[in-house]
Amino acid sequence: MIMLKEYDCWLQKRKITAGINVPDTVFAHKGGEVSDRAVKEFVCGIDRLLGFKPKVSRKIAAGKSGVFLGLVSGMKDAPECCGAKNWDAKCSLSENGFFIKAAEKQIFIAGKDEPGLLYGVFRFLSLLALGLIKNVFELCDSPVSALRMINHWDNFDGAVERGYAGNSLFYKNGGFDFDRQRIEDYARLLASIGINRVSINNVNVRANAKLLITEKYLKDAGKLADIFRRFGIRLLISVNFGAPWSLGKLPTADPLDEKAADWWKNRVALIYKYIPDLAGFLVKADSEGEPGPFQYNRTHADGANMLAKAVKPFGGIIVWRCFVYNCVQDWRDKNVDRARAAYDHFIQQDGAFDDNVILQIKHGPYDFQVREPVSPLFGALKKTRHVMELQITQEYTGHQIDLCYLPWVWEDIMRYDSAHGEKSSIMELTAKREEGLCGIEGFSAVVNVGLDGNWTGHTLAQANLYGYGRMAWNPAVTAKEIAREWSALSFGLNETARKIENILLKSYPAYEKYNAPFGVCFMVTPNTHYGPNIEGYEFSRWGTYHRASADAIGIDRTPSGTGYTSQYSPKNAALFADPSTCPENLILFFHRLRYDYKMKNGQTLLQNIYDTHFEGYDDVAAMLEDWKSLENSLESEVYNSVLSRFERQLVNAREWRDQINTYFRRKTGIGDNRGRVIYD
Ligand code: GCV
Repeated sequence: MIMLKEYDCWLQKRKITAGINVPDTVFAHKGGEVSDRAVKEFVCGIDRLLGFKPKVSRKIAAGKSGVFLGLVSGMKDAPECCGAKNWDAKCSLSENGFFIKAAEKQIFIAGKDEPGLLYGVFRFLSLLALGLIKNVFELCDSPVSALRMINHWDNFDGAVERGYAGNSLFYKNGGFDFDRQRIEDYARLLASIGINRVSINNVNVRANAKLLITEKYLKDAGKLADIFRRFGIRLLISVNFGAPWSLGKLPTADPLDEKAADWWKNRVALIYKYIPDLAGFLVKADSEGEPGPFQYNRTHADGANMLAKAVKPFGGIIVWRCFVYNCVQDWRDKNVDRARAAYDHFIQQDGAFDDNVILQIKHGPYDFQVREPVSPLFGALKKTRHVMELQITQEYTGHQIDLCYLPWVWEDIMRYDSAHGEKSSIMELTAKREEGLCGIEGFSAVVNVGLDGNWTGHTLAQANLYGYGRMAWNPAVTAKEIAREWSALSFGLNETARKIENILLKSYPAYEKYNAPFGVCFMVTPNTHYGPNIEGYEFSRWGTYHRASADAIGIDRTPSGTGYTSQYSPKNAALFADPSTCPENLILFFHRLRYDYKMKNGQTLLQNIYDTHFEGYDDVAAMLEDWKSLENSLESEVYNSVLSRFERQLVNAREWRDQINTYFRRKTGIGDNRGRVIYD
């Protein structure tokens, strides 16, 4: 029987047989608080995996057997024998990088900096648990992306916008209210997967949350920062662009108004008194009702740069979101295409932003749909720093009721080639930062955690958080590798973990099949975003239409339609504009097609819609059976909680299957050519 302490996620206490002799003494100079945490984690980690606590010696005893933990620059005291001293040069480690070296009686873990040491320790422990460290072992690793951010959409009342795992870890009843131990455990989990930035409040900064940047609340924010800091994590605060007006009672928040700019400078100075290492601000401006520079006929560069100047003396950054679109659209108007918005607004401003502004761009042009093309801004922006925004919380992907293993689709995103010159896939653009070119500096993701005992509601949704950290560190890591690692770290090196890995890998394709077909998007229930409502967004203001008629469906986004395809590099514009070369999983995103359009498998579009929806449901039924086969291998609490979610998922998949199939049959009058049941 496999015991899983869900709270511990992938850092389980589970005895393993080590493939290496771990000496019983750790040698480490007294360091800063992050280094000291690394030493502590090493000792606890060995205890949870091997059942003994190595003793810590602050005096490095050369020539001895032992575990040597420190900074690369400090390894000069370590024994000569393993050549550890030359490793910095050999690995060319970058910020937060580390090396691990194991030789017979010695283990070295050295960080380029203190967080690097902590990451090295966590990686060593994972590799040990995975049975991948043998007696002679070497690994140099540096994060490909510099910024590995988590965004919380937590509100002061304790609710989490688009949260499916309980209330906020940080707030309750209109202000801060947190359990220090819980926050420490959270920070530890995040550090163990390489996260180095956390924004602590919702980007919709409303009601009392506007007061977060006042003395009343900054004290508590500072306490939160103190906990995260020990794990190498710096905080960001989401701010309301209208604050000079709404909080400061100035007549305007115009970014070019000196008084408004001064108001921010003073406010920033106050904030940094409480959080001296604040990473900066996250800003949602001119978006879904949030105030922004457009209100004053100013550009987004004007707005972002004004804030950037205020935080610059403190080493701060402004993370400025590109989720800017017209959310009061008239569905009758076919000239406005929401998908165009981010590119249209921001490409003209490329190069106009200060050097401490970082644009945060959602991975697709819409809004975290199950399948969207990658935003045309990636690869096209040449002179502006930027990161990609992903969503770990399952807003459109099943609310952590349905299993939907997201690294599956992130892998596609990372491998997408923007075709803007050489080395232009997302993962290559991320690596370009290293070469001093303007690439993607990292990732940001809306997190899926809350106060639930297992953090993520669905226990298997922990894999999405783990996977985000691993991919943000290195976008080249595959979904399969992550699924294997996470399953084994959580459930042990055994057959059950392999089965769980396979269930994870089936889950995204299944979800995609029973959801909106072929990239058409937004057939989901308005507001809640769970379950089908095929025309729910069809006549609304949000700009998300599929325009299904009796003959055809989808939006023509080619040059003969909205022209969205032309936002891509010439190569990709041509690829997407031609239905015969457009990837079929996105064909309805880019094209309006007749239902009798022949797909590559020789079947019509309509028949493909039916087939995928029948298959999607069957796949969920199969996953449920796979899960049931684990009943005797898993302790009942975990088994039953996941079982009940699979049962609910099956109900949801059935609803999607039948509503979609019935809708299209009613529209077309054509049934399934295999005679399966489609309700009238
Ligand atoms: C925080 C979508 C979500 C909103 C979210 C918004 C955003 O529209 O439904 O809940 O608001 O994205 O990313 O800002």
